[in-house]
Amino acid sequence: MSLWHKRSDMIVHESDPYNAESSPAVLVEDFLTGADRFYSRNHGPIPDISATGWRLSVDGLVGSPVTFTLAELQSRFGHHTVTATLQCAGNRRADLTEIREIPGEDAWGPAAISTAAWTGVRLRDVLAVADIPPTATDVAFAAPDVSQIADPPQSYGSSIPMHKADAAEVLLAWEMNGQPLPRLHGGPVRMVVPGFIGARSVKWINRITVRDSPSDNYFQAVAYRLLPADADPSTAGPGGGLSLSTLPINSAVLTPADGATVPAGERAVTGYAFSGGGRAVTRVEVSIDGGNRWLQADLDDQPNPWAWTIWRAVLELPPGRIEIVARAWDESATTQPESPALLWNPKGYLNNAWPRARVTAILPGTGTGATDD
Ligand SMILES: Nc1nc2c(c(=O)[nH]1)N[C@H]1C(S)=C(S)[C@@H](COP(=O)(O)O)O[C@H]1N2
Ligand SMILES: [Mo]
Repeated sequence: MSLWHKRSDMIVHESDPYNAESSPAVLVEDFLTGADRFYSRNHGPIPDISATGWRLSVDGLVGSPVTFTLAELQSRFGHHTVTATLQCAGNRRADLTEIREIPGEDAWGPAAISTAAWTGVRLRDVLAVADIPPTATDVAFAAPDVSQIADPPQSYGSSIPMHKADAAEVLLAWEMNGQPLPRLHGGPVRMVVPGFIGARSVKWINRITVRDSPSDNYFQAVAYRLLPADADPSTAGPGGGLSLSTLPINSAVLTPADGATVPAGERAVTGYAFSGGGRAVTRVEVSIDGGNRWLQADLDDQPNPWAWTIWRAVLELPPGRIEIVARAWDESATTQPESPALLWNPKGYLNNAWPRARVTAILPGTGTGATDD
């Protein structure tokens, strides 16, 4: 165990603020991701808020502004558990930085994504008591962590459209996998907005503001927007590019690891696949010939479409250097693009190009995969 009770084999991109993902092989061990390996993405110092000291205010375009303690939240509204995957918009950025550098952003591998069972109350139930007028279009979330990354420095915030705020899967959660929500992951209470980029699942939430426009917080209006490839992010102002919300279909090959040397012959290959918007994963295919021929992978049970599926295939690996590629499909019959070069954007968001694991398969006893003899 190391920082924040995480496993010592976490890949730590930054320790202050803590930004880390698990090693790929560890991520795929379990369907639910344990708190000791769940990725964490932070933009400022981690607040320390007691369960009894926590308050939530609901204000803005509401008929009756209201403030809750945790005990009030828990006693006034029905409790719900949603198993949902959180994925950072920067997941798999490393494949984009290989194409062209992305200054100021961490080169996340494929594990800036994790799945938990979240327990809390529905946002829509909380909003209902505050009396929302028909003119409301967006619901903004604010937190106390002040980020120096923001320009100007400000506390973290974001917003979601009203139709999403009204959806049954969106929670104010105080439990993760049956345990009190760890401080690092937003305890005492965080938003969980399934199917949207992780940035909208605001941790340590202390204020909900009903609005008739999206939040003007830096992390909604400036960051987490998809800029055109040739845009300069240092001069892009509020409202530039596309606001990110629903995640596209994505997948990763987690074992064998990229760069691994493995025995030639029959080899188990595993990974995850996930799509946003509540679209179930319908198919995952793997190829070792650059996508000419595809083998259908087996999908583990996906209990609901807000959670990922773990997929498995057995490949016959000939000796030599092999590139294992995968592509997932979702229920809108959409699949992943082949090349990250087509997706490159100045902040490195939403890479969902085919994942690739480059492995060397060796014949037992030879210590080499060379086939050029
Ligand atoms: N208050 C606050 N909420 C936040 C963040 C943050 O820095 N501060 N990071 C966001 C981002 S970008 C992601 S991907 C998720 C990460 O949640 P986790 O650390 O529990 O994995 O939290 C989101 N909520
Ligand atoms: Mo994120």
